[in-house]
Amino acid sequence: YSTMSANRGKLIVFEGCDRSGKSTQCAKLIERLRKEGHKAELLKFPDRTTSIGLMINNYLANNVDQRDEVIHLLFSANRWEGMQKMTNLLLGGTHLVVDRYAYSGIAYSAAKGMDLQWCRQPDIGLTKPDKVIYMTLNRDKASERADFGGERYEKKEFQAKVEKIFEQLQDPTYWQVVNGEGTIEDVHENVFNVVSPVVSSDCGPLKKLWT
Ligand code: 2DT
Ligand code: MG
Repeated sequence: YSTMSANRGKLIVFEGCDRSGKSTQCAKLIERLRKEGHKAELLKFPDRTTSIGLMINNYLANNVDQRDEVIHLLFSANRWEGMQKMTNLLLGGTHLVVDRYAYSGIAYSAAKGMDLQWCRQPDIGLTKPDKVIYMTLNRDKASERADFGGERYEKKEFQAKVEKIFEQLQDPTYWQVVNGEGTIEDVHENVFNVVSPVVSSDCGPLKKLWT
């Protein structure tokens, strides 16, 4: 695979609080990349289709409780179990658009009061995104959007804490903030203006997070 790294796909991650428009924009971006002739796949974390993902789903749906440490490690394990597939796709030239990643893992756990450095440890070594699109949205507007309040964590006060941690995690060397307010089309144009130069540039070999 190493000889293909010059033409490798790029890892584009969307992050942000609940109902900030991430999933809608991920879908729009995939559609746009494909229309422009790129190979592109959409991934989402948590991936609720695996057996670990099923445990996470039961926790989020409030069907079961877990110690904070346990659910944190399950979220991380859920990313690690996707790593081989992600690496293969990237090295094969497919761009990946990923709805949430390790930053959500840290932000939601640390917002409960867990130690941020402890929370970061299990995700050290995951493939590093080429770009993180951090979507912001006024919290009152977010909670007015459909379905808010259905799952664990979907509470205004908790989301405010999550947002604070996301702000601490922002790394201007590869993060770009995109305002989620405005029409889907307008936000998409802003997203695409950020992503377009990334997919057409040589980002070098795949890197690892926080190493
Ligand atoms: P979705 O609504 O996007 O399915 O997310 N979460 C997510 C964590 O607490 N840790 C993680 O590592 C990840 C990826 C964010 C479901 C909820 O799970 C939270 C919202
Ligand atoms: Mg959700």
